[in-house]
Amino acid sequence: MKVPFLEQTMRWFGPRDAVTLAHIRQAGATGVVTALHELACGEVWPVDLIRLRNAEITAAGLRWSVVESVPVHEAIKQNTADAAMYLDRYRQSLQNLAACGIHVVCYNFMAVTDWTRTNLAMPMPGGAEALRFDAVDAATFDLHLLKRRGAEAGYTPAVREAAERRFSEMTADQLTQLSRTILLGLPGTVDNLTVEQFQGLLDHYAAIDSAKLREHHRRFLEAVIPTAESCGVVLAIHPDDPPFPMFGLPRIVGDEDGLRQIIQAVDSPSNGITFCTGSLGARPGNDLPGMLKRLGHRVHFLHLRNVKREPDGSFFEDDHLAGDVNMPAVMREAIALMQRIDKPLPMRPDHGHRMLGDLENNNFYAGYSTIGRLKGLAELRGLEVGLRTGAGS
Ligand code: DNO
Repeated sequence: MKVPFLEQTMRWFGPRDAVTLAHIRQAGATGVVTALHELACGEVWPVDLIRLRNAEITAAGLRWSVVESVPVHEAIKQNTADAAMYLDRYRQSLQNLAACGIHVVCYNFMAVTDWTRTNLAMPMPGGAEALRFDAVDAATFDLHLLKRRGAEAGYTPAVREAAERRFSEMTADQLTQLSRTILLGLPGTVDNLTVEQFQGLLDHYAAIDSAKLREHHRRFLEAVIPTAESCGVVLAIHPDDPPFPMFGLPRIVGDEDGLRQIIQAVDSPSNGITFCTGSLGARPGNDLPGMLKRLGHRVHFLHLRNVKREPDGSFFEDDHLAGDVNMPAVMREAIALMQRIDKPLPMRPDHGHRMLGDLENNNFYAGYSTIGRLKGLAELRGLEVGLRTGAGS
């Protein structure tokens, strides 16, 4: 039997992205991962807009492989009185996507924020720039800039002291930059938040712990999965990034147990997972190859990225084949999985370093410059081919 190859894709933020569809094609990808980023969270995705975007992608010789993401409105996450209306709209968006031939939809269920980093330009030894999450910087922001009520209880005395020291050592500019990095402009987050607005959003979760958030997620699944099934769409939840509690917010998608509870909540192939090795890899106990083996029947989309962890919970995004994620072992499992399901799985090199000529261009979305991802894709492609031909074993 001929085992299918991974479908090589790259994320594209739409016509305003500094990375063009032609660049993505030159990188050797055949698929594109994108969303109607111009629509506000909670709006119905109209068929005509989906068609237009799809036509643009097809005209570039590519395929719209995965939607990342149809974002889930806070009303659903918090289960407020408006949740029913937003669930209706979500179902409609799924049906509209299916009508346009797009059947894989990534989403996340992170409260308030999307992914969180403290430094978007950590210098690598050769001069490239990587994304970093520094646990002490995050605590410094939380304790001294946000001054979140009750934050002290979430940190050990050692971290509190380290944060105190860092706060006194950082310049006003550095502190502003840290706030901006945590609060502003990351894909999927609410734009241009002030510290006060952020605190206001956190307050909505005062009475929502992880068990409650999990219950809200189950309600979401019960409401949308039957529709997804009937129109042939598979949903794929993205893990929390980082995969541990932040700013006192509840988190439910950080490890195998959390993912298992999710897929068991509504037993349907449409209730699936985006297996993100970078997010899950930031948590030391996560056995990624084992998780992919055991949860693989529900994995519809792969994000391949590496992280180098530090003992205090900090990490940075390393080269795709360096760091703490055993990428060859993950790739072996991905190949075995495709053998079992007998179809290609869409994969994207998640993030990449800003490097070479891209260092002169400031218009990229953090983590999504061209050359670092091209390099990541090339390495991952080589790894797959090498393992399949036995050269890597
Ligand atoms: C970061 C991404 C996330 C992801 C969403 C999925 O680079 O992995 O923004 O797209 O969380 O909903």
